[in-house]
Amino acid sequence: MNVLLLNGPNLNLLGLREPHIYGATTLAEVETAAAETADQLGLTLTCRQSNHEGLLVDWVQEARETQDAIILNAGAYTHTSVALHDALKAYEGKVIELHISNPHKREAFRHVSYIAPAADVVIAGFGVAGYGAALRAVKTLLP
Ligand code: CA2
Repeated sequence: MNVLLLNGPNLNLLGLREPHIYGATTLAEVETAAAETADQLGLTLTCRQSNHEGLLVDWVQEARETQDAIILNAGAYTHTSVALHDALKAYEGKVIELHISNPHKREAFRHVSYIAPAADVVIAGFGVAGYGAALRAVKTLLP
């Protein structure tokens, strides 16, 4: 089973800024830990990060041919991107929406998600442990 882990804008700064919100673990460390968990679960993981909405849309489209599930932390695009919403709606595999923080405990503009209506599972507020939880969710959901 192939799984695509997509991280959106500013998540390349993980561990480098705002550790009180997002923790002290870097994106590279998150991806390494996720790859180890995926190995243990028998999943093949591909990790990508971009600050560019269109590139994230391209990767979701490409995943239609190659990936059984997408784990997506769309960052701030969660709250703005009809384009990502549409791309995910056209994707037939499983979709896990992931947030390190719990957007519902934060500013009102974070309370709306354009990703959630296209997601099978939503994980939020579990810190970077949410990445491992998302992989376990994929393992549970896939036949
Ligand atoms: O909690 C999450 O994972 C978010 O998706 C993170 C986004 C935010 O816009 C969403 O509302 C919730 C922001 C990602 C910014 O990442 C940073 C990491 C370290 C330092 C600064 C930004």
